[in-house]
Amino acid sequence: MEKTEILGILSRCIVDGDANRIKIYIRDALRMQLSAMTILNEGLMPGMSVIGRQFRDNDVYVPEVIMAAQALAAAVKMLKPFLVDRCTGNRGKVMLATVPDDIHDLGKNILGIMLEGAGFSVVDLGVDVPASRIVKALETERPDILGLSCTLTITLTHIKEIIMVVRQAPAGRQVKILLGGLSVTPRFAKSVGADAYGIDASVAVQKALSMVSGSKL
Ligand code: B12
Repeated sequence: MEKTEILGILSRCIVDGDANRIKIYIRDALRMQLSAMTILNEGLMPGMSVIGRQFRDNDVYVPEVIMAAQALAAAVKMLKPFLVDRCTGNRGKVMLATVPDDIHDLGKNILGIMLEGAGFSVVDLGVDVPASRIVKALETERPDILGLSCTLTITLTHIKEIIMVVRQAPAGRQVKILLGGLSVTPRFAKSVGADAYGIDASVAVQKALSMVSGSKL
């Protein structure tokens, strides 16, 4: 089978929400020596874009999107050991959270896996996380970086509030803030005083590495 063919099939499995079939083809793709990043970026993500467009146009509804999300999660679980680079050791601690009123977490979860692969320890607070819980967790966990994920446009306002509350808390003054998710733009990240923005998980890992090494972002 050709590389483009298997990537197309993987994309189709996402659109069909077929978590069983996708496992078979992920295994095949890995056997064909395709890298986990190629599988993710050129097979799985295009499938999510298709389902996203269909969802926007009301051609599919929430149940189909949930099935696509489950297929993506199953595929990412299998790719996890291959999404790590060779480095080990502790680069620092990252705390991740999806903002209040937002339950999208697939992107955040992929980022968490890739950060662990790059040598960070990751504390994931989950989805729909209020500022108060973030501040409490900052006190106990003392991470180097706080990564906030925001997918919905209407929940962007929460980021502003969270950053304000975090910066007022003693445990939050020094933490570096990294923003990402579909609705966040570089301009927005700058306007709310975030330290960095990551358009995707690979870029975000590079930004996180720069943050802990103190180099220019
Ligand atoms: C899957 C999905 C769902 C699933 C979520 C399942 C889950 N566990 O996450 C379900 C069905 C639950 C869902 C629900 C809803 N959804 Co939805 N959903 C999607 C869909 C199809 C894909 C999102 C996704 O997971 N993409 C794949 C991941 C891997 O990509 P990603 O999230 O962008 O993450 C990457 C980067 O953004 C970045 N990143 C992500 N997080 C972070 C964090 C940091 C710190 C950094 C640095 C980087 C980073 O790295 C990731 C990997 O590279 C999108 C369509 C689309 N085009 O994206 C709509 C979409 C996001 N949903 C949308 C909407 C409107 C909804 C609902 C309101 C629908 C409804 N009427 O109920 C609800 C909202 C529920 C809620 N309160 O949150 C809209 C949002 C519109 C907007 N701009 O606000 C979209 C765009 C669909 C559309 N075209 O209309 N959804």
